[in-house]
Amino acid sequence: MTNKLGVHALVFAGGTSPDEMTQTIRQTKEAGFDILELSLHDSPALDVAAARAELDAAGLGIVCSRGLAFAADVSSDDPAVVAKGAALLHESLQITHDLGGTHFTGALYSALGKYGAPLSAAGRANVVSTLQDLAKEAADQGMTLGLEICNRYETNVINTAADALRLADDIGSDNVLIHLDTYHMNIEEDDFVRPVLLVGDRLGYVHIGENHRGYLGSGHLDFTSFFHALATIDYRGPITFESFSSAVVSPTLSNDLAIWRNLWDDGPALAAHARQYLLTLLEANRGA
Ligand code: FUD
Repeated sequence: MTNKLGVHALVFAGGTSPDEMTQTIRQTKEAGFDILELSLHDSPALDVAAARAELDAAGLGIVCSRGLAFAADVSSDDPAVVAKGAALLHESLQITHDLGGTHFTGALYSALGKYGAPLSAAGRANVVSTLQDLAKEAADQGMTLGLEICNRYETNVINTAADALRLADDIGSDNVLIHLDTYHMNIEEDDFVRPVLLVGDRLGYVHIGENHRGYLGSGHLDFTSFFHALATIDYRGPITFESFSSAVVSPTLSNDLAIWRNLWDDGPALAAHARQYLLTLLEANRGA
C-alpha cells in the first residue's frame, strides 16, 4: 500500500500533557496507524523533546494541524490580530519541525468558528502575505503547508476546492498543498469526485470523517466514490482518520468544532475499526 494512514489525536486524548501524549502515541501504534496527527491548540502543555523521543521509539510519523483563534487571526483587518495569528503559525511550524514532522496543515488562514460576515479584501490580502512568509520558512526546512478546506460554519476563507486553489495560486508557493476533508466536502461540494479531480496533483493531505464525525460507515458519506477519485488521480499521500465525540474533549478545539454529541466512548476500538475500513476501501478501489 502506498498511502500512509494517520489518526487524529482527539480520538484518544483531549490534550497534549506528557501523560496524554504517552497514551496517544501508544494507542496510535496499537491501532496500527503509521502517522499521528496532533492538533497544536494545546501546545503550551506539550513537552516537544519527550514527545519526539516517544514517536521515534514507536516508529510513528507526525503531522501537526491547527486552526487559529478570533483574537489571533491572519484573516482579520486588524494588524495586531493578524500579527498574533502569524506568531501562532510560526511557533506551530517550529513545533512541527522539532517533533520531526514535515507537514503542517489545517485552517492556517483563519479561526475555526462561525464568522458573521464574508471575508474582506484586506483580510484576504493578510492571509496571502502571511502564508507567503510561512511557506518560505517552511520551504527552508523542507516542509509542506496544507490548506484544509473547511465548511462555512468554521471559516469564511476557503469552503470549496476551487476557493482553496485560488488561494494557493495567490500564495504562489510550491510547498502549499490542498487538504480535502470528506466531512467538510459533504457540506460544501457538489459531489466527492469533481473536487478531487480539480485539485489533482496539488492534493497533499486527506481527512476521512463521516458526516456526523462518528464511526466510519455509520453515516451516509459515499466513501466509495471518494476513493475512486483518489485512485483516479493516483493520490499517494497521507490519509488520516478524523472523528470527534464528547467522550474526548479538548477545552479549545472541541468547542470550536461544536463537538456536543457523544458518538462513541472507546477511542481505541473506533481507531482499530477505522483503520480496517480504510484498508478495505483502498484495496477495493485500487486502480479504479
Ligand atoms: C476542523 C477540522 C480539523 C481541524 C484540525 C485541527 O473542522 O476538520 O481537521 O482543522 O483538527 O487540529
